[in-house]
Amino acid sequence: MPSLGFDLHELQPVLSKEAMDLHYNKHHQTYVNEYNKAIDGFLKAEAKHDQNEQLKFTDLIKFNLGGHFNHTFFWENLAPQNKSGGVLPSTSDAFGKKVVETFGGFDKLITAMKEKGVKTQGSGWVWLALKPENNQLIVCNTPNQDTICQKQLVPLLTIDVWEHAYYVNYQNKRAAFLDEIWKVMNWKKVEERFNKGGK
Ligand code: MN3
Repeated sequence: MPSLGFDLHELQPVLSKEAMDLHYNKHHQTYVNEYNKAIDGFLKAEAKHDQNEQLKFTDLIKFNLGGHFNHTFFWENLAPQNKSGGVLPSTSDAFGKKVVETFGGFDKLITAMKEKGVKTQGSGWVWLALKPENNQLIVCNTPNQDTICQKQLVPLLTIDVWEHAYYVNYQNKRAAFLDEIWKVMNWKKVEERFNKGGK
């Protein structure tokens, strides 16, 4: 498990300590545990040269490793409000300029991500990503625990829109969660990812 850059209570009132405890210590930990079990099963089958048996684990590996990757990436782009969470980057720097050029401003980017998140059917993730071939920013989503890397895109920012990400604090109101999450957005990290070419 990755360590968080903040304590579980520090994202309050956007996300309560109880919500973060369940999400990090139960949900995220389960992806890690299930990945470890699946990779162990896969390697044992490989050692026996049993490809039929190996194939039973590939979906589990993809799902649970995706869950681990996505959550790790998500925690990194969150920060408490008293530790610069929610502070928008300057529009005179490269990332800010790109956001203005692409979306018309941070407010429009936030609206686009909220809409994409609300429209995501079932469980999934909404992303701000970089398209490496033309250096363009795009907003998109992925279902379940698919990662954006599978679309050949470089992730910059993600938001978990699985029900478990918001139900404790927002019940069925995903749109309300997608209004509030920006108050704890670690834009410094997002900008840093952009400046590194998304790596
Ligand atoms: Mn989650």
